[in-house]
Amino acid sequence: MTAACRRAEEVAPARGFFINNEWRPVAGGLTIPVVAPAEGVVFAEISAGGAGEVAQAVAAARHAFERGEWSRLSATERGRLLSRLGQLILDNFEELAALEARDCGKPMKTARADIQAAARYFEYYGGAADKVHGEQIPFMRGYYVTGEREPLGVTGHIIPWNYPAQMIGRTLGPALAMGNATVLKPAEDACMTPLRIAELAAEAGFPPGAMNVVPGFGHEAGAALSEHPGIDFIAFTGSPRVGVMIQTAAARNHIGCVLELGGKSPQIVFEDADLDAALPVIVGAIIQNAGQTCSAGARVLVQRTVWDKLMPMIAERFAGLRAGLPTDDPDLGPIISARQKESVEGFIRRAREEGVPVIAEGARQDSAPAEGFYVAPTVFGPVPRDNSLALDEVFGPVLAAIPFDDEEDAIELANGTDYGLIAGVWTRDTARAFRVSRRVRAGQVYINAYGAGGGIELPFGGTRKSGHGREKGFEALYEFSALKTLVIKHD
Ligand code: TXE
Repeated sequence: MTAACRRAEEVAPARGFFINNEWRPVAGGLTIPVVAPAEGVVFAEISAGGAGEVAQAVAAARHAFERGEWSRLSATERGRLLSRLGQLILDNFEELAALEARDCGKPMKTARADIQAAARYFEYYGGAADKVHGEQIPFMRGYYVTGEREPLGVTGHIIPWNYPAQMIGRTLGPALAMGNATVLKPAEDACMTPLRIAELAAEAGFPPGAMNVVPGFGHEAGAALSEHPGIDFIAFTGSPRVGVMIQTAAARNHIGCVLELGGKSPQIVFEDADLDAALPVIVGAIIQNAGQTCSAGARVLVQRTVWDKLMPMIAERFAGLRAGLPTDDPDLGPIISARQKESVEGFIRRAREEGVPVIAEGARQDSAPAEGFYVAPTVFGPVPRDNSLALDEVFGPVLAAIPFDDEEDAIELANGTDYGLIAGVWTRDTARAFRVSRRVRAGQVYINAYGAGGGIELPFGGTRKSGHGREKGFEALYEFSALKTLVIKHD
């Protein structure tokens, strides 16, 4: 699909792999074209890494870890370097935001928010690095016992294309804070900002080998990293299909993994909800990043008694949405690639063929070039509960609206998919809000709000097909470290 894309006048050449704080040249000249999804043009190339480059990166990380330049640096010093990287990201703010916007097709305001978040991750984990305390454990007389957290070693990280800048902060921030040396395989569809941020890490003073980045295809560089016997842990964000492969590879290497695999998250609207407050949040949670968000509010579950009131409100909002080029700051941009656009449109086409009613179809595309990968945001409803739209992740701006009768029915419906990432509950009844939030299967539940993944401080992760383990917040520091029990006999 990239073959069909026109080349921009200037195409930034591939720079290779970022290993040991330097660019290593492109082995055999293998490159991947980088397409700007809003324009449908190739604007850069990246190197396509394979097993050889991954092996070099793992060796560099291992060396850095064993030598202790990073792992045995004082936690305060590590924290200082992470904070310095956060500051350097802010110092290069507009450049990074423009790069993220072009690479992902995001509206500039979204790209700016993402770069802010990337900086904030490094700042947060920089500040947290020296605040992970051990504990003293009461034991038999004559013994002094402590539990302390130590790094795992070399950690592998595979991230997707939907939030590359945020994702590097989210996954590498806590791993580095705990003293691990890291190898990152960003997504072939969008990895320009992670490569630039690795360069900034070197500028901040990170020792060689602490942060290595190997771009490449998933089935090559990604598979090589996840299967490499030299890694001690792997963190993956992406599809459930690949998540299974990662977990299998981790099992073969007898190491742990954290998986974040997306969702089909519900927003549950009860009849006593403040509909005016809920409306922009419901719409925002599915059009954010053109629906390409793991925690997108992809299902709106509406109590039957307010269905006729809320649905026209949502339809009106959708009709007024604007899609377009990042620089026009539209409500939403394109889908990341021709392949993903086809996948999203496939969901829309099948639902129409199956006779699922369309409530609204939106987005004027005034400034959207025909070559861009734009999809009309669509609301379907009432969606039958066994329809694919009610059960499967679309990963596009497609909202499935489903009516429910009462509280019990709402909970059953909310828990009726294989996923369990986040949920929103809209009601003025505090007791009901608590009852429902306790029974909804999700890693995060919002009451009269919806965070689409929430802030950096909030532990985040799912269950079953949404993955397992927790990222973000302090919790991630535990994920990327191991507890060592130290037993001292003193008399
Ligand atoms: O994901 P992949 P894709 C979901 C979403 C989307 C679907 C497909 O539903 O429509 O997945 O997207 C690397 N070994 N999410 O195909 O393939 C790949 O290079 C090791 C949800 O883009 O899982 C990239 O770096 N790695 C999600 C990363 O995995 C492999 C975000 C994700 O790509 C690999 C993205 C392999 N064999 C998609 N194959 C979320 N949770 O936010 C691929 N990769």
